[in-house]
Amino acid sequence: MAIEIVTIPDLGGAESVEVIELCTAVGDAVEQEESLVVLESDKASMDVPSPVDGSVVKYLVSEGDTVKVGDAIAEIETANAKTPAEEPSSQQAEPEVAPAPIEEPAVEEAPVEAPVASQEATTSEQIALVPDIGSDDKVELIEVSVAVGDQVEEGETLVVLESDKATMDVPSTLSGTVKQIIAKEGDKLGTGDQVALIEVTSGVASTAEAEVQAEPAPAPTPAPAPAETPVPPKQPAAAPAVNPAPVANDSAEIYAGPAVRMLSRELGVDLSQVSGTGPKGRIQKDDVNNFVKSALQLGTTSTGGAGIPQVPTIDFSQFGDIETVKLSKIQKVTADNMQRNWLNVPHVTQFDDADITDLETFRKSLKPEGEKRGIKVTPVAFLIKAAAAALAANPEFNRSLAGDGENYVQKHYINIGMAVDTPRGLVVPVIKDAYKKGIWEISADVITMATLAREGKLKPSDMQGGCFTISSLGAMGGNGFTPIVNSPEVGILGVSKSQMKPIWDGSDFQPRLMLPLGLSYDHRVINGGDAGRFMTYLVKILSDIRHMTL
Ligand code: CAO
Repeated sequence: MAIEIVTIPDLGGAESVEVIELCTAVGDAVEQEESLVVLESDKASMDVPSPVDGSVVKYLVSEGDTVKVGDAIAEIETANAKTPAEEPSSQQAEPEVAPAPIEEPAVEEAPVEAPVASQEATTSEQIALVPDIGSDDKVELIEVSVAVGDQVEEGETLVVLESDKATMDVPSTLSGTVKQIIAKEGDKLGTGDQVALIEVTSGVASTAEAEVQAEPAPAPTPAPAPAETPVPPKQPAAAPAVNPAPVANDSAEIYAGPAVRMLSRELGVDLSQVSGTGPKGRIQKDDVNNFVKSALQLGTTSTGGAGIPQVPTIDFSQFGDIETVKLSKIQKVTADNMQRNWLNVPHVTQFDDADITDLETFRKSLKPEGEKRGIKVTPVAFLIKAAAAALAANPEFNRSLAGDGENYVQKHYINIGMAVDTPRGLVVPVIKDAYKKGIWEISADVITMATLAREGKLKPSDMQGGCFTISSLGAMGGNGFTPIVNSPEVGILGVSKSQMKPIWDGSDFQPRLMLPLGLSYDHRVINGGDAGRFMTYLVKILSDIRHMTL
């Protein structure tokens, strides 16, 4: 074990700078080149990387401290003690990777058009150039902070450059209008490269001044350093973002160090959405992490998650009398389930009509016996029986996606859920082993389950284990609807009201009782061909119930 003392490296001319961020905590493991602190002068910010792999024993500076070259900032414990030959002569270790020095940005402008001599206000277009960035290397332009047409003041940031060690705001040394942005995000720029064309308006010029300005364009000369850069956010430092709702924090005002920018890129976070809690509102790593955490939490709630804009809350009392009524537990669960299923399941709904003329004749013929048994047989019992048979013949509909997303579960039992409309809300009791049951038994189950449901007496086990759901609005009416899949089931049948319709039999129109069906399915598990076969089979057995016995 050895202790390495990390010191402030060459600051490229800046005499003293402020420590604005401690990037890790005492005890944290750090890798070589990982940022330990972020420093900031009035012109640029830079990370000071760790020169070695190790763990932080102690920070020797705090945020807000002013430091200069050679000041000790942290003690790092390294795993391997250095040999005397490797040991630096002083305790102060030079960073193995020297960070880019903080340079005083000096934007140069190359006049491209001499102003016209005039007694009136004169304009000239000048090109803002990248100042000396203290290196021959090109660095990436990561933000364009102005738009064409913007009025910029001297000192206002035009673009932000980023090397792997530091970010640097390139300020305008001119006040004027941005006519053209020459460089774009992602460009690699070096000292002297062109950034933007700025139209500068000068006041009423004297004849002498105008004559001087009309001279051929002079060689670019370094402009005076801007008064104040980088521009701190106009937003005051705020509490950690708890909601990804946009905050007033435009790209021109993003105030974050390279380590934070790198983290945000890794996590896909738009920094303009993040409120900074650091000094001067600077965005810190924790702000980015908290933003991601809150976004994930919101993504699991019933409204507004997954980046979906929230429905605005309206005060309806402004339009007339209202009352606010508490949702029942069933209504809340239903709302959550419906939204979950609607958002998660790629739905497709297929429609068809089944000719149930013969089925209805048969069902009505059962009435006398039903009265003796005390069982009323409605079309729903036949639909449950037919759906169970269709599941047996088309096992794709008796699957669920496994939680790992790599497998599906094929069920070898057939339980059919039945949506029941109750005063407390919608519930879905399950008719177990429907495929093995006859119409009398299914009809008895339908009556029992519907009664228990309406009385609020269903047990949880009565509502579990469904493979496929039937939602019948046949007693109410309607031509068709698109039911929402009751996930993790992959199919649901919506049944509307049967109607007599003229059906062409090849030589004549016949009056037939037609039952409208809508089959919604999870297109991740069921493809259109599967659904077509399922629906065709279902229509066939409902049209001729003798097929149910085969
Ligand atoms: N077409 C025409 N008439 C139909 C029909 C259809 N598709 N389905 C049922 N009927 C008739 C029956 O023949 C019966 O009439 P008679 O009394 O004259 O014989 C009457 O409607 C019975 O209706 P019912 O609703 O009392 O009984 P059911 O067995 O048809 O349905 C149940 C039971 C529990 C499914 C139903 O009561 C129910 O709650 N449906 C609502 C389901 C629902 O809310 N779905 C939406 C979920 S998504 O929001």
